[in-house]
Amino acid sequence: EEFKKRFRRSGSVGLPFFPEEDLRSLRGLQSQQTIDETDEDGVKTISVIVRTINVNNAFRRILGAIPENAKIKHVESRDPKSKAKNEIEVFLELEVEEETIPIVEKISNAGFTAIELNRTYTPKGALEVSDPGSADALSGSVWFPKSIYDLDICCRRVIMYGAGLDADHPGFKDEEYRKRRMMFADIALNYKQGEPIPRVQYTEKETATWGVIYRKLRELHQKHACAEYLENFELLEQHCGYSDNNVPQLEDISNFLKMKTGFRLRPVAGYLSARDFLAGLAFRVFNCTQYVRHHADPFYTPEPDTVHELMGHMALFADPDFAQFSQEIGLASLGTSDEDLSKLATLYFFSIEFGMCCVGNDQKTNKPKYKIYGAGLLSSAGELQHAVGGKAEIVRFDPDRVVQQECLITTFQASYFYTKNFDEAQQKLRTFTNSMNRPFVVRYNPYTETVEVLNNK
Ligand code: HBI
Ligand code: NLE
Ligand code: FE
Repeated sequence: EEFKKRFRRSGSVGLPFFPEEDLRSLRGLQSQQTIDETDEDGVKTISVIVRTINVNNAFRRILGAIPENAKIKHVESRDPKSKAKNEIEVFLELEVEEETIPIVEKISNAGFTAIELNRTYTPKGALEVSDPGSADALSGSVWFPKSIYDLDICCRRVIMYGAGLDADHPGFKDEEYRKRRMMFADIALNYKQGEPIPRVQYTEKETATWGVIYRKLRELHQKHACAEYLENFELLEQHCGYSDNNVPQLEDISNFLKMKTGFRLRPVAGYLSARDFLAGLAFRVFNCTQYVRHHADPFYTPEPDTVHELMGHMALFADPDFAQFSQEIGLASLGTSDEDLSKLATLYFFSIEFGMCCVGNDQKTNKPKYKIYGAGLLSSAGELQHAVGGKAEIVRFDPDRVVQQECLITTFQASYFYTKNFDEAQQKLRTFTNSMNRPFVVRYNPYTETVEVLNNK
């Protein structure tokens, strides 16, 4: 609750190892949009539930009780909780301009039960912004982004992940590195959907770190990465400036992916909650870190960094089926219960981040042979070698089993999970997302880049 309140007022975020004063000095935090109900010009959207006994044109009488200067944006009759009572229930979204009209009172005064659910405020000329702290009007679930522009809200909520990490982080004591990270945080927190992603002039040190990792990983990939990954990686080398002496620019990759699969990137300041991270995928947006890991530990970092994103994730986003599949996961996550979300995130983690395929047995030793598609392994030479080194536990990807597994974010995983191939992993996750139940349906509209919510409560 406290976090929500602070976020609303100042856009305060937690970042690993940044002191509070540094955070506040970021321009982005001061210019954070707040939902200020006292502004004069703008539109308020109010959602209300109205109930009454179902006699004599009750529906029509409810509509008649709505003040004239309120515009009806959405109206829906619903099954009441108790059928025995012979009630009807109407769900309304009303838009009110300028002055505050006591809508709920007016409807109540006309003799109905009226309950306000949610209220959003759109300043004049601004894109609609919903309050991320409140319940969602249409779905009755937690708030989630409806428009690609809503990602400007949820994708700034960077979280710290795991007490103790801060002091352990190899960059913790490196003043220069911390300063650099502030610069990257500044870009990400000021970024608005639709803008080009600022290009970064990487330092010699950063480029050298990238190079060391690039050469090592490319060697390991030839032997251990799955075919889909290797094919698409070549495209990144051809079109996006991938090489061992250049850190590719997010803007170039984003433009390439946009053409290839409709995916695009937005810069993010650090680790996002699973909910916020998966929500981006619903809009074919991948939240992508832009900073390079600290040079002290090139082959493993607990935090996602640009090496993880670019060497681990990007290649598969160039594959149309994978892009489609990722968006489905994103859509399934929107407004879902905490319990289902946590399962979905775990399945995502042990497939997209750490998944492997079993491609048959070795002719000589008759041991199973694995190929990797998980981004967290493809970006970490240390963990990749551990995973294929023969000592790691590798078990079959069975969703009921996988959801029991703990996701470790600061150490190597205790177990890895394999499917027959990449397709089978997608199928298994689909079976899971189809089994999730939400009291509403979401549909993506690619023309308006919005999610439509169909309530079937
Ligand atoms: N946040 N910035 C960022 N990058 C990720 O790859 C990422 C994340 N948050 C969660 C996450 N990945 C997943 O592993 C799942 O928890 C969904
Ligand atoms: N451990 C990974 C790496 O070193 O590249 C990053 C994981 C991010 C979830
Ligand atoms: Fe990742």
